[in-house]
Amino acid sequence: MSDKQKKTIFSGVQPSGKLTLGNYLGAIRNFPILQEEYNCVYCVVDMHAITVRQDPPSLRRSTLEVLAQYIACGLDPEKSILFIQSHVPAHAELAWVLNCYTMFGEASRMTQFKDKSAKHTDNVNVGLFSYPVLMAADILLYQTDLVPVGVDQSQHIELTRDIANRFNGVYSDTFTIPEGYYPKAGEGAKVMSLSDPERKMSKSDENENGYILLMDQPEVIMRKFKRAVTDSEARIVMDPVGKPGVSNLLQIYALATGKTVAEAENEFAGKGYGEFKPAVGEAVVELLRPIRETTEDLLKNKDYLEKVYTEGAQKANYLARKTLDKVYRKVGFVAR
Ligand code: ATP
Ligand code: LTN
Repeated sequence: MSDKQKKTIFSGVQPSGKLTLGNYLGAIRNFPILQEEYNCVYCVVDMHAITVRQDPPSLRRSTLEVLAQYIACGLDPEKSILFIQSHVPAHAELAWVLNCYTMFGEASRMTQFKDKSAKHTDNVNVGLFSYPVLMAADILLYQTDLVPVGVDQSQHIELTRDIANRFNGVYSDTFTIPEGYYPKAGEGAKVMSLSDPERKMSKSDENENGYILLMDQPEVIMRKFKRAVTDSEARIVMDPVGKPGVSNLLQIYALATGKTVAEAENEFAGKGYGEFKPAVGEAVVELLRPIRETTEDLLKNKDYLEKVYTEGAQKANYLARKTLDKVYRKVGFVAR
C-alpha cells in the first residue's frame, strides 16, 4: 500500500517525569504494533509538560529520555516520524486558531483540568486550561485517523472530534475526524497504583511505591511488587471490585508474560501472595530489562538522537504546514 492510501496514527507522551509501567502498558506498547500498516507520527509533547512547572534541565533530559524510550519500545525512526513538539511551530499556531473554536464551557468540563488545577492550586494557569486545545491541534494537523492512548484521555479525544466537526461545519471539510484507539479493559487500559489500587498508576504520585518506572533497576521493581497492597483473603482471582490489588497484579502478570488472565489464575491456584507477588515482579523485570538497557545505550549516543529528532521534525513540519496553510486560508488570513 502506498503511503497516501495508508491511514494515519498520531500520539504523544509528556516528558513531565519518568515513564511508568502504566504509560507503557496503556499506550506506548501499542505504538509499534501499528507501524507497518499505518503512517505513524509520534511526538514528545514538551509544550504540554510546561502547563505544570518543570525544572528546565530535567525537562531537557526527560524529553530525550522519552524519545529514547520510544525507540527502545520498538519504534523505528525509518518507519515512524518521531519528533519533539516545540520543534514544529504549527502546533502552537493551530492551537491558537482552535482556541477560537472551543467554548469556555467545554474546556471547563475536562476532568484532567479539574484534577490538575486542584492539585496545583498555586499555578492554575491558562495553559493548563487550554491544554486539550493544543492536544487537538497535535492530532488534527496530521489528518489523523487513530490516536492510541489510555482511557483517561477519552474525554480529550471527544473534545478534539467536537472541535474538528465544528470547524468543518463552518468552513467545509478541513480535518479528518480522529478516533481513539484504546486497549481493551483488562489489557492495560488502566493500570492501577501498587500502593492504592483504587487509583491509576501515575508518575506524579507522591508515593514512589505506587508506580514502576521503565528505568527502575530489577531490585527496585522486586521491592515495589513485594510491598504491593493486596487484601487479607489469600485467593488469586480476577475481581476488580472486591479484590482491586490482586486483579491489578494479575492483569500486569498476564500482559508481561503474554498469558491470559485465566491461565495466570490457574497457575497460581492454591498458592499464596508470598509466591504470587515476586512472580509478578520477575515477569515485569524481564519485560522491562531490554527497554531499560536499550534506553541507557541510546542516551549515551546523543548524536543519533539528535539526527532522529531533527529528521523527524522536518517531516512533521512538512505535513503540519499543509494543514495549517489550509486553515489559515479558510479563516481568511492573507497569504504570506
Ligand atoms: P501525569 O501523572 O504527569 O499526569 P501520566 O502518568 O498520566 O502523567 P501522560 O504522559 O499524561 O502520563 O500519559 C501518557 C500516556 O499513558 C497516555 O496515553 C495515557 O492515557 C497513558 N497512561 C498514563 N497512565 C496510565 C495508566 N495508569 N494506565 C494506562 N494508561 C496510562
Ligand atoms: N494529553 C496526553 C498527551 C498528549 C497526546 C497528544 C496524546 C498530548 N498531545 C496528542 C495523544 C495525541 C496525555 O497523555 N496526557
